[in-house]
Amino acid sequence: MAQKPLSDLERKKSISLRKIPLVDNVVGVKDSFNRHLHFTLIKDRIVATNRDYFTALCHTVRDNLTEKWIRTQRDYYEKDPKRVYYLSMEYYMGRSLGNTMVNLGIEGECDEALYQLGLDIEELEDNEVDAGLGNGGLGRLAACFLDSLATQGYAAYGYGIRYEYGIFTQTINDKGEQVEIPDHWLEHGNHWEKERPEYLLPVHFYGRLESDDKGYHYKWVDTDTVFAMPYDVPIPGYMNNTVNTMRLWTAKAKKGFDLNYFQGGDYIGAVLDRNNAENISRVLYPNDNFFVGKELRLKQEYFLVSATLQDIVRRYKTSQYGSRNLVRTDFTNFPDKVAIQLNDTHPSLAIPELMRVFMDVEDLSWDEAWKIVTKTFAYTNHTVLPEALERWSCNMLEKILPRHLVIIYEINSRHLKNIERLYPGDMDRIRRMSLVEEGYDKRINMAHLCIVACYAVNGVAAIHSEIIKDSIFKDFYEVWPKKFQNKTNGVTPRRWLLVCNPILSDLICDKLGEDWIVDLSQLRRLEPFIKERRFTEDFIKAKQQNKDKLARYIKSTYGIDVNSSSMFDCQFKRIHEYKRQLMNILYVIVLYNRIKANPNAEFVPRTVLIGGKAAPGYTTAKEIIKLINCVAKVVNNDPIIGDRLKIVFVENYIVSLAQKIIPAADLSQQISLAGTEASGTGNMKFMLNGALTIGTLDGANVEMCEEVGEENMFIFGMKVEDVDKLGKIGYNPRDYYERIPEVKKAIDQILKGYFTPQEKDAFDHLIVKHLLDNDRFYVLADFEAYVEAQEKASELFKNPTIWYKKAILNVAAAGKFSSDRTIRQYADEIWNVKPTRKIWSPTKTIQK
Ligand code: D6G
Repeated sequence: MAQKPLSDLERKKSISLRKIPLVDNVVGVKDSFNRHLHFTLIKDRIVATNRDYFTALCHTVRDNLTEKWIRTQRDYYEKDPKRVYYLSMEYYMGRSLGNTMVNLGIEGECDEALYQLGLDIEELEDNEVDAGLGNGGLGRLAACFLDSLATQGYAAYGYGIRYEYGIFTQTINDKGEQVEIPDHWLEHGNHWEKERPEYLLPVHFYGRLESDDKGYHYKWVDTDTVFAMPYDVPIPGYMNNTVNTMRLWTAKAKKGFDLNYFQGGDYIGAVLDRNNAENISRVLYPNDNFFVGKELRLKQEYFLVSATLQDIVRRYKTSQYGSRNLVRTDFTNFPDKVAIQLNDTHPSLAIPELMRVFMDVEDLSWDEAWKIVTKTFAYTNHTVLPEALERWSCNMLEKILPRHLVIIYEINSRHLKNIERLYPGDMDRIRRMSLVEEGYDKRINMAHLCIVACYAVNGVAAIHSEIIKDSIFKDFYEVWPKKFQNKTNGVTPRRWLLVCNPILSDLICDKLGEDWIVDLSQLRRLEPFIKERRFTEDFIKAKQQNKDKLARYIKSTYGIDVNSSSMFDCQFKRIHEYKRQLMNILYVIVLYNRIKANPNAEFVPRTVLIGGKAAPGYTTAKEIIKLINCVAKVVNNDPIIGDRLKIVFVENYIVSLAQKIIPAADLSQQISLAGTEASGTGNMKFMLNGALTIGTLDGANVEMCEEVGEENMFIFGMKVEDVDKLGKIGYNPRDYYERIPEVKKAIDQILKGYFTPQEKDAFDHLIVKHLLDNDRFYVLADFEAYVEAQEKASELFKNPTIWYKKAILNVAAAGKFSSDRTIRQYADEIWNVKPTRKIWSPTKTIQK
């Protein structure tokens, strides 16, 4: 049969993707590695350093990925599905090499190839600097979501900012205090990103408005313009030939120079001024759960939103639905092609920005624009802490984004008319529900803006989603009950089990096969194996190997000997009063005093590992770090204590360090005050790696407890209702201090300088102001219950077989906490999208 001639497009495709050297076998990997060492790095084996080898390996792995990336993006253009856009000011990606090799299924080949070349892959991987473009849970969630979106074949994009400086590096000085060092993570280049200077987009600030006098259309003129340049980062799905894009924007000064400068003769000034514009993407704000209303941060948020929406509208216009008649694009189908998820209110200026684009650029009416906008955006709330809620000053908005403020006022006026219609005369409700908070410094409540404009609002764990309906958003829930949803957070099982814990992963694969990697609910099938002695023994061995490895790391990094048969008791998260690291360290002092008082009594040995960064301006959190370090110094050097109790503050907790610590944990501390931690995701990672949790009924701990059963956790403390009650009755922490002798003793020691002989008043502010006078997060009220739960944990640890059986049950019950499940729920219940690409299955072949 005669062959059909190829179309132009088909010919182009077959030329561009033909004869690409394969990097999926040992020989191919070696070839590519040597080629990159030679041609990309211009080095040979005589002069090459470990970093050069690392770089050559990254390029080799990238070669494998490139074709899949191009094909995936082409597939999206051809199939033109509804696309998901995840907008986030943070992506806490960590390292990419290990994860990429695993997701591409070439880890074994790379390992073998490098071994044959006389190199150790693990050693090379340690050259990778973490991409720390996030603070904590919110940013890491965004990273897990991208992995799950690609793994499940959704046509999705992550949009964010390419900060030149990510989250600071934390060091600890001789006094035990945190010192911040800027994180210049791009110093040696970023091998995963591809800059796209050809896609530069303008972003406007300041200026003034010219009205067309007819209605709602304005011209925004005399603005300062900054350019947004995209860097594309590949996001490979697990073994499904799918590579999605994370697009990060960098600020670039206007092309060319303002000639006025030169007329004034200030040539140097003109060149230096460019830096100012480029400062927008210079640095990540290092605050977690805390709003800092600074001008630069506002500019960052708008910069992300403006560039991203231009990109989204451009892509929509190329789709078949964005059909154009001569002058206008038809945007009616926009919500059928575009879903935009706002990760907290940080990108919420996207709402007035899309209104502005539709009206002032695309010439739609207010009603037309509003109809589309309100079917496009969905908002995720991440916290109820008042200090974390974004409330931008109207004065600042008026100066920097005058058009947006006018739009927000208009949204508000229409919204309040609606509320007035629903609740005539209820002025208090109208005031409460306004987007504008009146006062000396008038502000816009960005969460209110989101709830009014978004078609879905979700919390991040069941309890949190209930709390927002009952408290901060109650009025809004009464008007729009159907908007409110829950999407319990999750973590990607690729990075947080398969990659970080190969020993346990192998053990699970032996029993269950490989399905669990993309269907974590399969872990339930581990339950019957607790009856198998051999399996329990192997599980214990795996945990022990992970603990030994961490012990070696602690010895080599901090010079501290830890007893790796002791209980590894871990609390790793940002340092924040509501997370109650203070409760943990008070208990450590109690334990210390108990051993000292009774040195010959039986004692279950513990290594208490604590880590996390404090925001540089958060004095109280920094004092907590110092207290932990000062207590550690005394306890660790007390010969009576020996190796029964050790405290290690593990400095600079970052994603790659989490991957070392979590597999080695026995006990996971999740002890926030009930009602304060929206979900937590660290809790899930520890559970998935076989730690038992000591925790309050807060955030996702509640659902972990439902999944695994209360008998397999150490649940303690007040519930949300109890906290409310105690708040109403009136809580006096000094009553607890006076009543509980061990608490009194520990606090008195701190105040008398027992742990800081050189600086006796070091903790007066922390202990008096933030514990005895105003214990905002009820540390002392929960303390006795905490001690009791800790004692149960110690008691159980005396019997490792029972302890580790419970640990296995925790792994088996962790299936719900896969971000694959979370993403499926967002896709089905909020975005209304179906996968475009296939999911991997160990038994089926994958569509290319
Ligand atoms: C990524 C992959 C590349 C693609 C580019 C632009 O860099 O193959 O051409 O994205 O994609 P769009 O912005 O046109 O979707």
